[in-house]
Formats: sequence, C-alpha cells, structure tokens
Amino acid sequence: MISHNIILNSCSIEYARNLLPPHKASALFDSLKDTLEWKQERIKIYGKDILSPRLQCFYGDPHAQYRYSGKTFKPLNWVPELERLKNQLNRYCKESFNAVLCNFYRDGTDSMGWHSDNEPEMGRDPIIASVSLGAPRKFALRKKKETKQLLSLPLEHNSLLIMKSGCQSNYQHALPKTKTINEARINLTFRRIMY
Ligand SMILES: O=C(O)CCC(=O)C(=O)O
Repeated sequence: MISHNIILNSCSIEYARNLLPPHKASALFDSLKDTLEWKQERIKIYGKDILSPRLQCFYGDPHAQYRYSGKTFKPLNWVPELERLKNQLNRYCKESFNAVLCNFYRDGTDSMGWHSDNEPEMGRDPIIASVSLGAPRKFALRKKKETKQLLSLPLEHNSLLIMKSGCQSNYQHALPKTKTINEARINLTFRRIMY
C-alpha cells in the first residue's frame, strides 16, 4: 500500500491506494453489496424530513450508538468482513475504531452533503478511516464557515482515506453528485464511539 499525506492549513489527510489485494477488494464489494442491511433512511436536513440520497447501515460494538441527522443509529452486530477490516485499520492507524457507518451510493445521483463528523459521542476532533470500494467518486473539502472548495480528491476503488487531526474540527467534507458515474460505490467510515 502506497500512501500520500496531504497537509492543509490546520488539517491533515492520508490517502492510500491498494488497501486490499485486488481480487479481495472486488469480492468484498460484491459481498457487502449483497449482504449488508442497507436502508434508505429519512433524515432531517435544516429541519426538513427528507429521504437520504444514498443507502446506509451501521455496524459496531453493542454500545457504540451514534446520533446523526436527528436519528439514533443502534449498531448491528459485526459481520466477519467488516470486523476483519476494522482490526486491520486499527493496527494500521493505531486506533481503536469500534463502529462503521456504511454508505451505498447507487450511482452518481446519490451523494452526501457538506458536513463535519463532529458528533459529541466521537470526542473532540476524531480520526476517521474511510474505505472506498466500487465506482470512483470525488471527495470535496472546504473550511468551516467558508463556501470555497479547497480540495477535490478522487477516491478510487480499494482506497483508504484517513481524516486526521483538524479535519472534523476545522473543515467540512462532501461527496457531490456526479452525472458521469452510473455505477455503485460503497464507502465504509470507521469511527471510535465513546460510551
Ligand atoms: O462516501 C464518502 O466518501 C463520504 C462519507 C462521509 O462523509 C461520512 O460517512 O461521513
């Protein structure tokens, strides 16, 4: 795995390609697509109840409960593939992730809006490890309280993005819609929930 560090003013990011051997990454995409308990949630954005523009599910240790967009996510029990990946990432990042929020983008019209992962149950300025499988999509970054986008990083199949110190406290990220993508993508964001 070859990784690159991106250091911005008050935030650091690591991006690595080839997280898994190629045949394992493709098999993992197929298996997670077919076996995880994907749901299209109703979420609250600016006080409005809308259908989320992606499918989601949340796995983790039994008490690693997570509140997000006005909803409480109770973790489903780890499945072996996610638990193995969590253990691998804990070793690589020297972290103790205990939950993973899984996102399924059916095609380029699915997306995630601007936000920071700054829920209090993750503590101040958490580290988040984000695994991408399937269609390539662009990850956008901007400073909090500013509208100018600073970075558009292509997240390839079988890659790992680690959002390190400063990313959640000083910046926001998004996964914008992309008209040219017709294929699905899975994103797994490993987090440490404190309880
Ligand atoms: O799909 C992605 O790469 C972004 C996911 C994300 O921002 C999140 O789960 O908080």
